Amino acid sequence: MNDVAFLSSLRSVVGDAGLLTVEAEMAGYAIDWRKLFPGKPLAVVRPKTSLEVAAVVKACRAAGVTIVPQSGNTGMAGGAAPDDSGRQIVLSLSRMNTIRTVDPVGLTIEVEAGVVLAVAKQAAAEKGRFLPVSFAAEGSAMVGGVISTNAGGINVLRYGMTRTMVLGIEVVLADGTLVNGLRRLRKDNAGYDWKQLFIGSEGTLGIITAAVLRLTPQPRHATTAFVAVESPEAALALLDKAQTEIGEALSAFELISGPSIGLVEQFAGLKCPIAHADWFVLMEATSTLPGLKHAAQTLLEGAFEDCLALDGVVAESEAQTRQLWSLRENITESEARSGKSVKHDISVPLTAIPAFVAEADAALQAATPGVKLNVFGHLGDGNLHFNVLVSAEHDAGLVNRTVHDLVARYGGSISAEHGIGQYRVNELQRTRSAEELALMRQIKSALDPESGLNPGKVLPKGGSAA
Ligand code: 2HG
Ligand code: ZN
Repeated sequence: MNDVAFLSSLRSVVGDAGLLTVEAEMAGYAIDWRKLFPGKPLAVVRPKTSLEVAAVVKACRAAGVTIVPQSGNTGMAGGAAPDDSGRQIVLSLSRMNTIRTVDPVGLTIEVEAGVVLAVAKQAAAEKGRFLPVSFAAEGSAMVGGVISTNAGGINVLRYGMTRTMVLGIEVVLADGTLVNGLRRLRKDNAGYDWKQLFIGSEGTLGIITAAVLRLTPQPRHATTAFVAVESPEAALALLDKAQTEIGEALSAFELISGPSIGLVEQFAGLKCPIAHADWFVLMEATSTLPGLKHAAQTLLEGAFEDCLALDGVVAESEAQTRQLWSLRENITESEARSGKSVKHDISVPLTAIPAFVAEADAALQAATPGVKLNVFGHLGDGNLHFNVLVSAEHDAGLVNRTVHDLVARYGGSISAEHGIGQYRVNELQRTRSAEELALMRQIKSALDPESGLNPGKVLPKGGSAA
């Protein structure tokens, strides 16, 4: 089938409004937001329904055109960007943006894949319920991508990764079969829990078109504290203390390095509200019950007495809470404005974080002298964004390998929450065992034998044969 006939078969499924073929109109879909992976899609296809998604997948399969599913395009690893062959389509879920139901008693929300995460959270909040997946890009990220990447964020410590919030999904398989698993059940042990395969598989096994997510009661009280600490060791000791004193109310515990705060001061025009230090902790406790502020103040007083805290502030108002969080939320943007960076989304066993930070810093300075670090992340989850700011003279690949080799030695993961996308395909091959990689290839070839879905993401192109 020639391109004209193929495109007209797509148009007959999604209509004129659902098909973009002009380069200027496709520009926003053709590249990841970090602008690392510029692509050239043959078309951008924007279906309105799951049945249309299924029909598009069938048409692509018949024409031998591969598909790159995309929702908010906020991913960190280039997983939603097409290649530059001109032989792929971007399948954008953005027009599938209906919130189907919010059930405040059953504590569920059913949404289509193109619903923006913040919009889903707002719909839950309007019914007094909480959708706990939270991260800086939630105003653009869409639920389909959030699930396909098993996104993490700031509340994992308390609520777990996105996976733990997913009760059911609807998915279009590589051959165009539509599978409806939109059950709202808390308990469901009937056979294989197949949805887990699609969660976090970055659109390489199927296309998630809708989901039922678990909600929780909306916390009505929140306390946020920003604390300067001497070292990651001190931050870990503070986390231990917070777990003991605040326990299940602790919803976020973020570690931020002094240079990260320097970046947001320089590039986002924000001001650090307490004395400058090498490290900071931003923590939050939430509850449906009152009394948290007192507990946070007591925690902070104790931290000063134990010499764990150097300086600190507990937010006095909603506005101050927002200011404290904006320091954290602006790090990524500020890093992007500062120039080129090599990102690492690593996790190691929690208690190994201080040793890892010290060793990785030393190893990098030995291997690639002069690099600057932008280290921040979700200490409560053992997950750091160990990002390295590089200049032209630095070998980005060497930076990458130096950090990841250490991660492997610590029994960690080279992708804690961002996924593999295309950014980390080679590093996954280097850091997982032959047996694990063979198992991954078996899964890929069982569900997508022709490699029509997001080829070259997660696993190398052409590497799906077991
Ligand atoms: C965050 O924690 C995100 O803010 C982005 O995961 C991390 O920019 C990054 O490397
Ligand atoms: Zn993160």
